[in-house]
Amino acid sequence: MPFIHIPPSWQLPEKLVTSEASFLNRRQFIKGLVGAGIAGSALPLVGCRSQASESEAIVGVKPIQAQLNSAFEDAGRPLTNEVLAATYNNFYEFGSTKNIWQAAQSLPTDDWTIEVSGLVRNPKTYNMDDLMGRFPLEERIYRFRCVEAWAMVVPWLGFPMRLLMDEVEPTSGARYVRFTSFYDSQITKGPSFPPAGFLPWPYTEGLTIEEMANDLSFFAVGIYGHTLPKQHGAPIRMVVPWKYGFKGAKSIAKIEFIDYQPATYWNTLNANEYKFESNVEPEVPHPRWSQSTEKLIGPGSQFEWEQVPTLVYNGYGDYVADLYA
Ligand SMILES: Nc1nc2c(c(=O)[nH]1)N[C@H]1C(S)=C(S)[C@@H](COP(=O)(O)O)O[C@H]1N2
Ligand SMILES: [Mo]
Repeated sequence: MPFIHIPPSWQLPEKLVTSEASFLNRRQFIKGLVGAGIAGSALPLVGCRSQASESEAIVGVKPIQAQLNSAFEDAGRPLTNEVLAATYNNFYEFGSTKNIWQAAQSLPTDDWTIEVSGLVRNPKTYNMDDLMGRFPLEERIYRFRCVEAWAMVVPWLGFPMRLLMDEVEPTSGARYVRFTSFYDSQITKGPSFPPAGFLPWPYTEGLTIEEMANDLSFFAVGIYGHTLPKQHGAPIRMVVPWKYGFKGAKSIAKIEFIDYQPATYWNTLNANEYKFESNVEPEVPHPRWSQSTEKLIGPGSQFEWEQVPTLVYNGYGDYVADLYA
């Protein structure tokens, strides 16, 4: 029983100003529930926080040997503290607070498989040993920018998405790719509000074929020198650093090559706030907050941070601007 202590808890601020989820508990939504006759059980969001030590929050990981890619050895900003990155997460399958690292430990990652299917010449189902042995693993230090206007800098370990594409060979009809995260309603219970039936599970994300083939697009199987802790999206997640963080689906179970733009989780919930493309664009405000600056979390806690300007394409324009010309 690793987590038997009872952490101190208190109520979260009524509404975090820049929360992706906060529109979910607005009056409008509650009115909808009243209509459906189930509002009586709706409670305000209550969260608990606990102090995490390194040994508590970063568990079940194994070291990974990988070459640092010299093109991505300097993000121009300090690396985020590892424990901080592992204890300030978004993973709605386990709740809508930043403090889900503990709940995420129930994600079952043994015997993981990833099905790659759709418009490809060589459909395949991989297990993690397959994947990690098949492609040379490298380390890349990327800036990371959540649409909620906080940012980090993290060292990912993994391989370019392009290598997987080369193997499965998308056909000429493949124009988009849908990525589907692990979902099991008994395990990934989601936030306590709104009820699971109101959320478009499983979590899905999408890219165009050209975006997936871009040099930056990466499958991460590790972070900070070891495999991914569950809260970061073990055992494999997407990393697309010129887009807002929600585009990087965690704990990928299925990858499908398709000929239409797929519906995605946040875009389905609120298309006005979360566009399919969602590149980092400082000049384009989120309907509920500005995107012109961001808070760089750390060094020591989420309450110590530096306000820095947001960079166009999160500073990766040299790699991706051509995609949108
Ligand atoms: N399956 C899944 N993937 C997800 C999310 C999620 O809730 N579920 N949250 C996204 C959001 S909003 C962000 S900012 C990043 C957070 O990644 P991190 O917790 O590893 O920093 O994961 C993204 N991928
Ligand atoms: Mo996010």
